[in-house]
Amino acid sequence: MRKRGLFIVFEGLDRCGKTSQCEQLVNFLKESGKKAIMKRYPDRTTTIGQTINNYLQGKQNLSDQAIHLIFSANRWEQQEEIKKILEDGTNIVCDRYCYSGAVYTSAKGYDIEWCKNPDKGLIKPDIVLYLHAPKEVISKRSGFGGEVYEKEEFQLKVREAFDKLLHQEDNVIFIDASGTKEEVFQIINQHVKKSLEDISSKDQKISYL
Ligand code: NYM
Repeated sequence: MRKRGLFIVFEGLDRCGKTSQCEQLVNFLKESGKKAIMKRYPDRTTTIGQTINNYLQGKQNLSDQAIHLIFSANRWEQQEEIKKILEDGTNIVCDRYCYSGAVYTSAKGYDIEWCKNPDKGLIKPDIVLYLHAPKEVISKRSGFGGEVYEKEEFQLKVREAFDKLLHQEDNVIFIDASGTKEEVFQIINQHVKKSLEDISSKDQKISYL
């Protein structure tokens, strides 16, 4: 049987360096002869994703509950595709997933269990790399953009929600993102290498949340 791909998710606050680490990891995996692609959520290219984009840019007003479900729908609409890619033996490096979904809404004051519910049944990542750094390091990195959640006060609430939620999960690695890009990448790489070895020796079934 063909070895399935690994589903690797990066999580963290806005401006924590996730996107460039995802890109570097995909390139590294490909250079090492492995099949790898990058995905990101929200995926703004779909019809559902365009609604999310309008909301984030302040062009469309939606209730907190409605946008929460729309973020989740954006993941659900691509589950079959993700399953096929993994079964084909391609590794997926994904910039944000359901953990962002739960914490950004719970940081607005909603019950975390309510926030997690719409994502139950999604494909479970094999490994979640949570990039965290002290507040000062994050604010120093070139300023937040103009999207709705990119305000320092809100980000602190998100950080608290991330820390709480991710400590309860069994697939999360906490990565100190305060080092240089290269230092952080080396740490990430060690964890990914180990997960790639683990998946070769364990059963190949995809797990679900
Ligand atoms: N976000 C992202 C959510 O609020 N819920 C979700 O389910 C996801 C995946 O969207 N501030 C938020 C986090 C970010 C924003 O993400 C856009 P990015 O990575 O900047 O495109």
